[in-house]
Amino acid sequence: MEDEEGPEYGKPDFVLLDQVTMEDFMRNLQLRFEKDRIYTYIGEVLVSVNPYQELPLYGPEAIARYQGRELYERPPHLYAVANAAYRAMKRRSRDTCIVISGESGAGKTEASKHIMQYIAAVTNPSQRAEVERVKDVLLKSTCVLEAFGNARTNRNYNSSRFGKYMDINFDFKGDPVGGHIHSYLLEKSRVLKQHVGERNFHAFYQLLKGSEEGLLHKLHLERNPAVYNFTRQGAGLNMTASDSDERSYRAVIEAMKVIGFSSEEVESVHRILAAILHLGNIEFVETEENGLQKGDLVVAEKVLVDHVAELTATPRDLVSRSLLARTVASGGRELIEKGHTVAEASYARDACAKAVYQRLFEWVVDRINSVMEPRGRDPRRDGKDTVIGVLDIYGFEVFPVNSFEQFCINYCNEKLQQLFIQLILKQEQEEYEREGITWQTVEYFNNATIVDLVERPHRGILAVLDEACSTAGTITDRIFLQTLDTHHRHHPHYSSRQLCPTDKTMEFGRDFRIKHYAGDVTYSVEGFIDKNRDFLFQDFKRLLYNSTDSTLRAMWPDGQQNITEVTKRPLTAGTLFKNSMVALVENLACKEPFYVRCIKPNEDKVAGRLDEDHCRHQVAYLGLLENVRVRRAGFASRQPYPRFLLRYKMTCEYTWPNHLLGSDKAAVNALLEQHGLQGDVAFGHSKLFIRSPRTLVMLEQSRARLIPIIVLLLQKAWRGTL
Ligand code: AOV
Ligand code: MG
Repeated sequence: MEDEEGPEYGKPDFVLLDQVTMEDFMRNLQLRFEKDRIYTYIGEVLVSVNPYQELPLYGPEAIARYQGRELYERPPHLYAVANAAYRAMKRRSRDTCIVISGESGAGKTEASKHIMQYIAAVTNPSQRAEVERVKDVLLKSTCVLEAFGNARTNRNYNSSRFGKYMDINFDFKGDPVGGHIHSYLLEKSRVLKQHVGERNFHAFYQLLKGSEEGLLHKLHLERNPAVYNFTRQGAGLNMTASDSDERSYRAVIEAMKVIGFSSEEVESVHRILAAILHLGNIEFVETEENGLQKGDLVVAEKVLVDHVAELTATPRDLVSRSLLARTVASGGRELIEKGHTVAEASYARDACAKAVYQRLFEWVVDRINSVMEPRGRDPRRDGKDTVIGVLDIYGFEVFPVNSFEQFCINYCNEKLQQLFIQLILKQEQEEYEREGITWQTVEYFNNATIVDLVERPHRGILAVLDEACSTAGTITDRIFLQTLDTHHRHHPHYSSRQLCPTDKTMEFGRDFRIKHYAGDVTYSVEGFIDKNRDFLFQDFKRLLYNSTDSTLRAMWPDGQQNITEVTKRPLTAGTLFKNSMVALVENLACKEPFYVRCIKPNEDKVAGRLDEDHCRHQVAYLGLLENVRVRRAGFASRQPYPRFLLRYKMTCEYTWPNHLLGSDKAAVNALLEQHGLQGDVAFGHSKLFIRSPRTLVMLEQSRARLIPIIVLLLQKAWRGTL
């Protein structure tokens, strides 16, 4: 093996450990981490530890070293996984996917970027213009999506606040000819409010810090984010490098240009962001002025309404009316206007701000998709496209206060863990079958019961929440919690203060707790019903649909409907999310999966420190030990014959440096015979299955003994030739 590293770098594959214990696993992880070996395999699964520092592991030279190689020929790397997925797709015309998981800040998004970079670098040797264009869009889309969909949280300064699944379409030559991005539930409540130390989505700060004076003036904005309610909540303003928002702003504008956003579209995006900021500063007061009735509402600072109207290209009085009142169908078809209270108006304003941002984000995704859509492809002429999917979703997270968003994010991670369990077991089983070998099952913690707690029809948390939302106005968050308590009082993964009165870490009538696969999370039900219902008055939809800004208007097709037509209850946010997760899992399950399991080394985001307890916990809940055990169940290891020879051929005179035995299988047989080990193996069609780890350890030891001698011999030989 050309890139073989010595034992001081630990085992490149956890399957090679002498024993599968947490201690051995952690020792190997630590040893490799200390030597900047952040990647280690479990078979074909890649375990990655976030180094929190730039390591010289990436770039064109590194890419070249992995290109066209087999997984085991080079030290573990994301590039090797990307390459394996690419080769599997190309060789066998199979759709593949790379699923990246791990908790918030573990390095998923960075990993997905390295994978994309690898794919872009190794494709299109013939420099076809269309392929170049698609690759450009693929690479640049990340920067734009991060601007609108990422934010600083206390767990990760560039945290993805949406889930992303990206399909890349390849033609029969293996060149990318298109792609498609699915986005999942953006955490839009962040538009309104951020926890201490956190920020709103990057896009707002980038605009404020990075845009030119003239533009800022046109948007009626001030440069200081502390001026705006929506950007000052978390007080996390000065916590990033002062010029990073400016730099990012320029990069995003440049990326949007490359992708194909027109300058009018970019201007609209600016205006929409600015309108949201102004909207956030609008306050309502009751007044008797100007002949209005006592109790009627007005906007405290009227110029803000002017700004919003101007920036959204909508009539000023309609903006004002939409903020202060709602239209309702009374009786039959008669429409009346019903004035808001201050609380209602504030609620409506916030709902509008969130919705405008969400539509903007979705529009950006759609716009990128329209540019990446495979063009002019005809399956009869061009053959069927194959696909590599890359999943980079928000990681499991726990904050001091967790709400509906964390509930969805953590449920999503449960679903992915479920898939991991199923696919890894399924894959193993299929492998043994394919090679004609029987096997024994390994015990796993199966999180199916937690997934069931959330998504079960009628009684699951989401179903109970939907039920609460469909009962107009009368059900409170507190009653919702009581219903949960009744349904799940005996569920081993559910608890609340009502059910555990002595547990002071939960608040009575407010909190419930789920024992997730990755740890306990206490959720506050405050706002659950509201966020799930995700209601926006039709007045705003109609207002924005009637904008003369065609970009904005295109985001609001449902504003066309008449109030009397809007009778059907839309699906709730929770149900939409659940449906999208079910579809995602179905989609992934029919592809050949590759896994990257990311580990966060410490909570403080510092380089070079691996906190043992913290990592041990992640290793446990990610099921990595079981993963190793499954790989070794019955058979500690299985290796294609050529790979086995590459690693151990120096331990046998018949195979070193090359064998003359007809087939690799025969050579492996000879090698094992010499060691007296053939009793411990099974010969599959294309792979050798080794039963006991001891055999592997023996081979490893014999190899380790020989390596220094071989190195010495090689050095002598070199010196001799000099
Ligand atoms: P995440 O995607 O897993 O969290 P990121 O990929 O955003 O985590 O990584 C968090 C931060 O860790 C990055 O901003 C980098 O500073 C650093 N980092 C991660 N991987 C590497 C690497 N390979 N080399 C150097 N630095 C790295 V979340 O999106 O919060 O779940 O929702
Ligand atoms: Mg991320």
